[in-house]
Amino acid sequence: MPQFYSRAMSEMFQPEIESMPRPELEALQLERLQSTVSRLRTNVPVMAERLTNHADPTSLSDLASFPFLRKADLRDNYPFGLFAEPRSNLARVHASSGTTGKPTVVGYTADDLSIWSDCVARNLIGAGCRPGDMLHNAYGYGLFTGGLGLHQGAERAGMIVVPVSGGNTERQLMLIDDFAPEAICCTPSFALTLAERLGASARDSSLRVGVLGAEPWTDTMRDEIEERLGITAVNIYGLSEVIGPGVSCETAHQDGLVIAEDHFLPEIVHPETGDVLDDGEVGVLVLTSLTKQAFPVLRYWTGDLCSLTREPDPDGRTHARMSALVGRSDDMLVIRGVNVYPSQVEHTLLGVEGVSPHFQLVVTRDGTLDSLQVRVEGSCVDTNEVEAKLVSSLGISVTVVAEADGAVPRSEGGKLNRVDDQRLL
Ligand code: DLL
Repeated sequence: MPQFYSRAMSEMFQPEIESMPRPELEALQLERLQSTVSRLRTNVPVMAERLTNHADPTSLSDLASFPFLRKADLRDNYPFGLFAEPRSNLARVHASSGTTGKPTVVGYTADDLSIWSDCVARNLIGAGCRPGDMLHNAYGYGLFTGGLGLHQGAERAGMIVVPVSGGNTERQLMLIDDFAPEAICCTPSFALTLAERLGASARDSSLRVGVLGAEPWTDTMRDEIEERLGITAVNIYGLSEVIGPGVSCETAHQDGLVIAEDHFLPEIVHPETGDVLDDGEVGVLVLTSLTKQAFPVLRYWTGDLCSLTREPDPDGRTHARMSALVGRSDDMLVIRGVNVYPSQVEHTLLGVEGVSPHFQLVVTRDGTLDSLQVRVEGSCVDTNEVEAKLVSSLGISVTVVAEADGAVPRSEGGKLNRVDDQRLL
């Protein structure tokens, strides 16, 4: 039987920072916010112009008067127009694939990379990893921030990294078997692919902790991954525009994703009005970097929907915690006027006996009428039952098609796109 880390055990990598009293933390945030605004005014002409009519913040609540920065701003200033350091001071660039051809490019100084390593090391230690543990790192290496982000954080935490990257599932299975890593990081969909290929032997693997993220997943999917792989699976969140993985992560308590608030200031705002919402309310996560040198962001509109709590966690961490994402404000599908999130479909499907966690949404348009088809797997699935459940949770009619096992696209390590929106073609 695999050995579990106790869920009650969640150590801190930087306890003095992670459990800093909130008044002290907020004073530090204000000081850092002021220097970020000043850096943007001095070093980034585009931002200096935008901030002309804005006074320097004298309290954290002043942040709400500043304009949002959006993905389109990064695109408009491609590739390096928003960088706040000369090229010679950069240590690395990363990029995330854009929907319109050109990627979104971000840069790091050596200090930025070091802070990033600390953030990810906090995540790994909080998740239950320990110095000397081996990490099978199946996030993609390259321009994507997942591979190198987890890599350097694991090294900072004193772990042994297997930099396997994405793809080649068979080889990954062999390496897990031969090297016996204690921890794995990859997308949740890839964790399921691995569990599926390992079959009954999955629970006997050496793995105890999974640090999974970069794409949406639900608690039901987590239960399935934990059950099949015999691991504690925590949710890690981040985005390249803000730093990469390590913006926030659950601890072994699995009770909200702790944001590294000494480096990233979170706000939750109304998706349409942009007004700041209270803790507990769901809205768009907006992030301001507080220490980044090469690519500082002021009020970056992530498009990710979640809520915040500022209650301390069971170990005494004082930094704000965000809920798992409930969706994105912009990957929300509007089908016949109804807002549909893929995560809603997933949640419903996973509650039906016999339906595997693999599914795909296909949206088509005939004249002006949109149709939603949900492809699921499982030869003995009662499609009428699944349809009825989806109709009641989504509020629109759906056709469910049960396919043979393996017919729905799988993750081979990268992010999985569960939506085939043919209306866009
Ligand atoms: O996905 C960074 C990352 C790497 C996070 C490895 C976690 C682990 P991007 O490619 O820039 O960066 O994509 C960022 O992915 O705005 C979310 O919509 C989504 N995303 C990231 N983490 C999660 C998560 C990386 N835990 C975009 N749950 C974000 C749901 C996530 N969605």
